[in-house]
Amino acid sequence: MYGNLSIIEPLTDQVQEDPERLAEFEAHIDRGEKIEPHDWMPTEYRRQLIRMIEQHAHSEIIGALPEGTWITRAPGFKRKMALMAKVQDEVGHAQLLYSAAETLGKPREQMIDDLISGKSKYSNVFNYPAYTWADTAIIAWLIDASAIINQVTNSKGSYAPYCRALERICMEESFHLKYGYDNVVVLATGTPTQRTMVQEALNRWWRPIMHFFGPPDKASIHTEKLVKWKVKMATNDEMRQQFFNQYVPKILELGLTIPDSELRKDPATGLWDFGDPDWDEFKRVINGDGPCNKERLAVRKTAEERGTWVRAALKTADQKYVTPLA
Ligand code: BYC
Repeated sequence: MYGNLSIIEPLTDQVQEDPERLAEFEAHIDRGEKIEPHDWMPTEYRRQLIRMIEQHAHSEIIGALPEGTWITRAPGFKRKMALMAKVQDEVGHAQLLYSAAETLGKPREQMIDDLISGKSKYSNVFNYPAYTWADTAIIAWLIDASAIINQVTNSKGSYAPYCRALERICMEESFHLKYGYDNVVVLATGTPTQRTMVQEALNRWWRPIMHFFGPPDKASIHTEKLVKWKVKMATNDEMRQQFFNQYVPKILELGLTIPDSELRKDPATGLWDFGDPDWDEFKRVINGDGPCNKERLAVRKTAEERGTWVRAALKTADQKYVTPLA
């Protein structure tokens, strides 16, 4: 069913494709047409998609943790309800994305194993702690904003199941963004203590948010290929620039300070210059050495272990009660 797929092959392997088929595939993509799971695709396209969609799914399920720890401590019943709904949405996004990745042939169990063993990556930002309620507000506003920029752009891409998942996810994310903005506004226009709290949270998250869009284009190993095949519809730097354009004015409007003295827009090019966000820290964090990497994976591992009996029960129920379609 999955044609030329061999998911165990490392990504660096070169697979010799039939040049005619490859040209036909690329012409299809150049015309802006979508690829469905049953269509022929180059092995490298399939492997890149599995890598990216799987990492995205892991980011959603791990991303539920920093905010999730605040459900019991949310200030007031309404905020608790809203945060609970948001965290539940994030887990739902993971479900959609794991399903999209499964259409490419990698079983969900293997994806979860690769997450827990540290083989698969997930977004750098979720390896940082949410110290205060203000951290959750900044996550919901600015990390969801960053995610929307990435996902709205890539939802116009070439692989149809990923695009469909992204469209649905973006609708929910735009609600999260409004919820996050509302929380930030309350703090930024509140007491001096609240203003300090939200400023400190912004200071903590700014660098990780810069990293969220990925390394600079000149250091990105996958961008060229992914842009060519319309998996990524913009480069890492282009998306980071879009974030500056949209969100720097909104942050300043609230009287908050951006913790980068070098950030400024070049009037000639319209591009933002920014200080070095410490790319060494980015590398350390995505390779397992961030402040919370171990804790996040340990929580996920425990959840998997505790859920074993549920999955076993569901499997038995499936075999017992579901009659295969004729
Ligand atoms: N974090 O060649 P590059 C959410 C890795 S969750 C970690 O530029 P690419 C939310 C990259 O994987 C939404 N790793 O890669 C949830 C590669 O390593 P490998 C999260 C990163 O793929 C809960 C290496 O660095 N969004 O919104 O062309 C609550 C070289 O990079 C990161 C997504 O997952 C990073 N930030 O571009 C609230 C979007 N950046 O695989 C909110 C989907 C790079 O060779 N992903 N790396 O070992 C993408 O759009 C792209 O994969 C990226 C990177 C733009 C992130």
